[in-house]
Amino acid sequence: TAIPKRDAKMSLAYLTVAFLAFGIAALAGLLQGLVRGGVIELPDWVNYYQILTAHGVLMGLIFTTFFIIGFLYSGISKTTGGLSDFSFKAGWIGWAMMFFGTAMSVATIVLNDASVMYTFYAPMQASPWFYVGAALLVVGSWAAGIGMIAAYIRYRKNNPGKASPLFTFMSVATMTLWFIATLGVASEVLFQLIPWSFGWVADVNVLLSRMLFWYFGHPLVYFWLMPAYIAWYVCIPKIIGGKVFSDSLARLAFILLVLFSIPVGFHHQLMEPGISSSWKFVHVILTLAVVVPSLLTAFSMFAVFETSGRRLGAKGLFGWFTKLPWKDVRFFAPMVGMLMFIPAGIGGIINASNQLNAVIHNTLWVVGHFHLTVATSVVLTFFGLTYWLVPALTGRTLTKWVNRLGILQTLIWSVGMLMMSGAMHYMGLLGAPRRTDYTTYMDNATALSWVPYYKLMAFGGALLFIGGLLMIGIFVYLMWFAPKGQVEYPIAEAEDDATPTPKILENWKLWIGIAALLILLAYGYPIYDIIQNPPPSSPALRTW
Ligand code: HAS
Repeated sequence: TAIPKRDAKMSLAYLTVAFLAFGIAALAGLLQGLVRGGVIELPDWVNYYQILTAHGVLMGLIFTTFFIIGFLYSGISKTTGGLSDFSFKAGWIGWAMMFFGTAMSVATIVLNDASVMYTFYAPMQASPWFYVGAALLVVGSWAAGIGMIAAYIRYRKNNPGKASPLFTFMSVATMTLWFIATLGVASEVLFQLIPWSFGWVADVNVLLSRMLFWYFGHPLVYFWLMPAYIAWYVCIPKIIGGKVFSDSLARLAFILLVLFSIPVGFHHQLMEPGISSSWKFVHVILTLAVVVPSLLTAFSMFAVFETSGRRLGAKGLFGWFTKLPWKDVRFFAPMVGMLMFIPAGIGGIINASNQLNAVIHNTLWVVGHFHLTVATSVVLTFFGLTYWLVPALTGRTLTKWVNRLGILQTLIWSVGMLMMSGAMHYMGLLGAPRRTDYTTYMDNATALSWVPYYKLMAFGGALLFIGGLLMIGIFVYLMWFAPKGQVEYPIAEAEDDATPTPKILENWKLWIGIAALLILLAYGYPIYDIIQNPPPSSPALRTW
């Protein structure tokens, strides 16, 4: 069944804003790489932290959220037979609120009234309208999430006893995680930062605000990752001519992500005072638990590749490798993303270890880590999706030469990222801090020894910019200019002999209950304690 035109249009509206944000963010990224590499200097009317904030907010928060919601809505429409009026309206209301929120926050950044970076840590203070914009963005995403959950409930009502479509189930899991996670940042923004920046209250509990931020900040990274996993579990098997390896395993992995990705925020605060080491230890254990669903995913992907390869006649231990459609960008781009996720994930496990965290925390290593995870594994998957998703929604085709251009785009992006992220990881080990403007610390010898790696980083950044421009060009072409035609929306089916999926996997009351318990266990006392014993007051560092 094709996606109804009105649903397709809505998803395209989300994707368009996503790529607009991506374009501006890519430019900010280029500038910041060149400045940090000592290649250029910024004119007086822009400052380094302003472009750093623009880059982080637009890439990390706007591009991702708009892309994800647009993609999930399209797949829900596809697998549940079209959106109801309610879900459709909720989707548009969400889009409008998110769009206005984004415009508001971006305006404050452009005016240099919010150079607080994407984590907006207090006591750095932005213009209140920056936070109001952020709140609108979050509330808008809730409206969109309600529309998706309504579509799921409607499907289950109309199909009693039947398991929900895997794509829709996974989207609901992703949005459930989002709802629970954003409660943290929404509380921080609504109850702390907005009253404080408007001057209604004099002080802010900095420790509490950071805790609430990371309560949200870690699941945020899984909110980015899970849609990429949806593509890996549900779309890629179809593209390579295979089937879903195990519906139950896929659902289990997503439930584990919902359970374990929230009570882990302290692994971003391992080096911070004000949280006892025993509570940090609890969060580290749970962090190692949240690695498990990713290991399940790795296993499942290998299994899909091998079984599909064998179905196509592959022999021997690794014969399946040659049967994969390497020349098809719909497969190639996400596959490179997957491959890069192996070192990226290893880096994450290193970060999570208390002693090793002491070595890498607040260094460029962390920036290298998140460019390998979100900006490579996730983003290459999103690019890979774009090649079929946009034509499938616009009723156009992916021409052969765009496919070839896409492979080139993937290669440019990957090489650029290997250079940039590689240099960042290495410089982090040498001690180069993150989040500083270009400096040689008065020609300190150690700092001077980093300079060649800064240059490599800047060169990689320039390649990424070229790759980014190419991607935007491809998006515009697929949106408005590619020849009319039919492109399939790839949704893989279960294996013929698959055992039925256990019903317990759709028992949301149970899973949300366990998630709430784990959150209470990991955060209940520390939050109570910090409210009871607030840190000494910190004067605001006004950036506006
Ligand atoms: Fe992270 C910091 C720990 C995953 C993003 N992380 C960050 C920040 C971001 C981020 C943005 O514990 C910086 C925040 C800031 O501004 O301060 N991270 C982890 C751990 C994981 C992890 C344990 N991170 C991610 C993902 C992200 C992301 C995913 C974005 C999407 N991270 C940390 C920690 C910090 C941190 C600390 C704080 C550092 C500090 O001190 O500031 C794990 O989830 C990773 C598990 C992943 C795996 C890999 C599985 C591999 C798969 C691919 C298989 C390949 C196949 C292909 C099948 C175990 C699934 C084969 C094909 C063939 C053809 C051969």
